[in-house]
Amino acid sequence: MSLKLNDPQLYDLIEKERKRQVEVLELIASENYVSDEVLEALGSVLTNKYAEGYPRKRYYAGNEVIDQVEELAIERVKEAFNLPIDWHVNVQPYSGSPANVEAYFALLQPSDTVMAMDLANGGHLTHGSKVNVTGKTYNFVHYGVSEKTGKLDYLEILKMADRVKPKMIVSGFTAYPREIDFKKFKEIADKVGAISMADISHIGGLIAAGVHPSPIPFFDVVTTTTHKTLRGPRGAIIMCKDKYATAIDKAVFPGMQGGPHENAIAGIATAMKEVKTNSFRKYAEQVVKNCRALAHALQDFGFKLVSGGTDNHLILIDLTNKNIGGKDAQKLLESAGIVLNMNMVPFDKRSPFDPSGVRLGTAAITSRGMKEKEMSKIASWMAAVITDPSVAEKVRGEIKRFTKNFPAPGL
Ligand code: DSN
Repeated sequence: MSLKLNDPQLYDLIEKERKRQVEVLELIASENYVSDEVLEALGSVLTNKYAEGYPRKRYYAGNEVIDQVEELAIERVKEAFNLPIDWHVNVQPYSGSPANVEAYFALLQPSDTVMAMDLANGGHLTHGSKVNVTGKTYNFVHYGVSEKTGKLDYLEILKMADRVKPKMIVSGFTAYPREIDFKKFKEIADKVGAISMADISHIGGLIAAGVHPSPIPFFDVVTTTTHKTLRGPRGAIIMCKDKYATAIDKAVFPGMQGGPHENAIAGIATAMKEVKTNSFRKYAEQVVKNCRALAHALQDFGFKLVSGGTDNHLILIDLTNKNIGGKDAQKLLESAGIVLNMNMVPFDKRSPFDPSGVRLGTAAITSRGMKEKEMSKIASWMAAVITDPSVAEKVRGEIKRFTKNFPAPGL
């Protein structure tokens, strides 16, 4: 209660944000609601401690308890992802971007050739975008999706790999709604002698719950954020075969980072305990079921979906036939209490600042207990607002009442 008393200005802002999160339909595919336990760990005294180094090898005194926290997090990641005995875990990356940079720093030399998904086709900035340090440091060559199907074309990826002979192939995606065939990626990497890296940030929770195939144990290195479908705190982990452990650990600290955020690592530990439960497995199954139901309902309202549907937690809508750009759609829907993000679609003719599409996902709304029935309602609200912007305020009121029936974890 001391924030309310001693810094009411900040307290009020946090309360306003809490209210916003309660009253809207949170459809940003990378967001979720953490549990009370994760919030408690994040706000704990662990934030006070510096712990450069690794458990039992710290540079500062006073880390006896911190060591146990970090070891607990590592053990629980191993269990959550069912890691083989010869796999290693680093829980210190501050978030997904540093984790990816650290993996490259550990395993590549500047100017090495790397293959990864193009940003406009659903990759990430750290998959070698020209404006990102990764694109400036390494020679990224990008694959995309097939223009005809909107899906990955593994034959084309193989042909590209044969041509460019990459040192590493990254299979990682932020806006790809379809199942990833990690086995095929690995076959391609093996054919050309490349290191295989998977960035499973978006689908980490689905993989841990067994509702999406896993790149473990056959990939070399796997990165993931911990806050999307995994429903943990902002943070990331790197999992790798033992032979890369020393290089990965050195790249994280002292290569790229200083003191790890042990409160976030504690949040990861408790989130991983949740991930191992039956109820999390059911949650992940429902995320996918909801996403399919939402996709079908949107298609019934004439929305065009990239790749024609979804296999995971996200949907990419190409709004071209609705005569509205992604930027205006994002703004309009937000005014109605429907929160999602504008997004490039493959082969987009518009700019990243006002692309043709929007991306949405079901991870957060499923955490509130919504099911297939609610997905139809959401699609009908979206269609109503896009068709007639004048109904946005009325819809906002309806959504405010509707969300009262679905308490959000941690709020
Ligand atoms: N910003 C994340 C997302 O929304 O997918 C990726 O870093």
